[in-house]
Amino acid sequence: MTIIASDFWMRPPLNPALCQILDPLICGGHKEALKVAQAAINGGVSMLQLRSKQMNKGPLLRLAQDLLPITRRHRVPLLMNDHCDLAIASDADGVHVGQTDLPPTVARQLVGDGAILGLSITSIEQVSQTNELGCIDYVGVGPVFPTQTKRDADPTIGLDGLNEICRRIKYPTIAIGGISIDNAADVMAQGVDGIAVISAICSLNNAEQIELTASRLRSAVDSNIKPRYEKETIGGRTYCKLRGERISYWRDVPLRTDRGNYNMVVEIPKDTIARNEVGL
Ligand code: TZP
Ligand code: MG
Repeated sequence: MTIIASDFWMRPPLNPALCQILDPLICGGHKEALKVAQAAINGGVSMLQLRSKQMNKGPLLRLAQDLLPITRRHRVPLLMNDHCDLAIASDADGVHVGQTDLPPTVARQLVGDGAILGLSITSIEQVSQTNELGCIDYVGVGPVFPTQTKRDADPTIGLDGLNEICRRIKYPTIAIGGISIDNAADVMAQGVDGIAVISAICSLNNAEQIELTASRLRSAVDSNIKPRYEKETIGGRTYCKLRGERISYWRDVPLRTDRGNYNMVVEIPKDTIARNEVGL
């Protein structure tokens, strides 16, 4: 593949379909983590997050710096888990914070407007305050199923909890926790925009298996993704549905923007969604 210089320096956009969370220790070290990342991207991983609860910041920074040429070449964003300072120092494409990390508003100030900012949410109670934030790009939601990978994981939310959060949150959602090829389709059916995995990929020990697993997971995502907004006509009236729930009347108000043409949906009842554009 030819690398065009401008591509290397440009930050790739968020694509939440399949997020590989790279834990260098589970992978077997620095070199192995690079190989896992390359194979996972070859298989269809659409974003990569570097996460280590044990490693010191120096080695973690060096790994991020070595990952960046791989991820940029494939236009896959690289995010740093927890550490805004490492995201800035490595020139990573963004940062993912949890409920007990720096508040998202502070993280946004540190990493700047051009960076991708993700936030973990673990329960339905966190949805309304998250919807008010305005500074994040997506939410990680879970754990959906029990996981061995995160020792201090919150209680599982299950498929029903995931479904409810997806219907109420206004941001793109990435489900996490115990996700594998066996349950990926069921997870997608709840209305998420993508899935994140650690052990399903990091625990595999050869590139061929990693590539195959990533490509199976990606197919499960692509073939089960639900449209975020749909139209439904009942008794001559057209409604707008967000992930299966009727949220407003549909009014076609054409709007041209530099990101494309949209139809604007008006008359949105309060306490439903803040986003009022529907991509066509
Ligand atoms: N947050 C919620 S569950 C989890 C994180 C980081 C761990 C997911 O790991 P696995 O191996 O995909 O279950
Ligand atoms: Mg964290």
